[in-house]
This record gives sequence, C-alpha cells and structure tokens, in this order.
Amino acid sequence: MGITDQNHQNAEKLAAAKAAVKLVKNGDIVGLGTGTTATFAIKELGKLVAEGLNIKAVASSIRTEELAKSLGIEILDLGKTSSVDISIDGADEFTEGLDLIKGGGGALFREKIVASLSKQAIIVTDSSKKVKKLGLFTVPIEVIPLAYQYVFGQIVKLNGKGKKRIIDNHDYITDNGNLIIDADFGLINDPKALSDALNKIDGLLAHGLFIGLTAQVMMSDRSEIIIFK
Ligand code: ABF
Repeated sequence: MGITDQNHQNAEKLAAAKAAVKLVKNGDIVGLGTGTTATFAIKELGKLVAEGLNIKAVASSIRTEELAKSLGIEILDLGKTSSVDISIDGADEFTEGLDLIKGGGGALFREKIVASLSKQAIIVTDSSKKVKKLGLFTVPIEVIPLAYQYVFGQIVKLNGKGKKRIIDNHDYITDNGNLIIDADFGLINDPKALSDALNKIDGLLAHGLFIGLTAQVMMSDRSEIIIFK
C-alpha cells in the first residue's frame, strides 16, 4: 500500500472512530478495542474526558489499557465488570450480515469478552474491511500452549490450514500467555457453523469469528459514514 492509500485509509478510520465516539454518553462504561482504528477512538475519547466527559472503561488489551490510562481514562477490572454500555472496536473483515473476523492484532479473546458484555458493540472500520464472504483474512485462534498440537490437528480436521503466529522469529504470545494459530479455511460459507465447531475444541480459548455479537458497523467510505445494523 502506498503512502497516499495509507493516508486515505487512516482518514477513513479516524472518521469512523469519531462517528462512534459521538454515541458515548456521560456516565457510560465503555469497552475499548485494540488496533489502529480503535486507537483513533480512544484518543478521541481521551480528548472528551479532558473536556469533562465522565466515563469509565474496560480495555481489550494491555496496550489499550496503557494508552487509555495515559489519556486520563479510568480503567476498570474487566473480570469484575458485569456490563458494558457501549464498546468500540475494529475488525479485520466484516459482512453486511454483521459477521466478523477479528484478532489480527492478537487481542481476540479479551475483545470477545468485551463485546459479549456490551449492550451495544460498535465496530469501526475503513471501507477496505467489507467483504461478501469472510475468509480472505485468516481466522486467528488463541490456543493454550499445552493444547497446541491437539488444537492444530482439530483445525486440520475442519479443513483448515493452520500456521502458528511468529513475530520476529519468536512465537507470538498473547496478553493471556497463549499462542495464536492463524487458520485458513478458504472463503467461509457458513461462519456460524464454523464458529460452533471451533467452540467445541478443548484447549482452544477463543477464535476470531464474531457472530451475533455486533450491534452495528460504522464504516467510513470517502466522506460518508455507512452504518450496517
Ligand atoms: C482489532 O484490531 C482487531 O480485532 C482487528 O484484528 C484489528 C483491526 O485493526 P486495525 O483497526 O488496525 O485495522 O480491532
């Protein structure tokens, strides 16, 4: 991607993030996502907090928690929070039916907990994330290390091609101390069925198919915000 394309994509991400932040109300508990688009939203929220907006937040990753705290946003313990008013997070792919692939940034497990706790889970994206069918992007799968070989084998049984995520010649380790397998299932005809099948595998902590968790996707396309819900 050229610099101009990247600038254009960032402008779209910022526009979607700004639109979503407008939905946050005084007194809300806000779920903070992870990734570049979510980061735009967190920075916008930080500005509003500095101007007096009164919110508390839960974070979907350690890096998001650190960023939010640095902006003066109060962070609650996710494990002690029973409900989130609104969450704002990004996605790697989405369909008009609001099925998503998330987890390219490695934070899928906490992102899924935050989305599941949310009364209103908002996804913010640029226009490159919309697809007719999920699956060009691989499905990130967080695996408890001692179950790695078992889970890998089960993914193969589901006709997936797994690849352990390696960054800088080292196993990628999630915030929860686990590994990630990026699994290629080809274009996914029935994301719900695949999600259900993956959910049955012992040792698989979470996968990046988010089905039925999203209230709306706010996608920025040039100067327009398009809402899918
Ligand atoms: C998180 O960040 C993800 O679940 C997804 O993997 C990624 C999207 O990244 P970006 O906003 O940087 O495109 O929201």
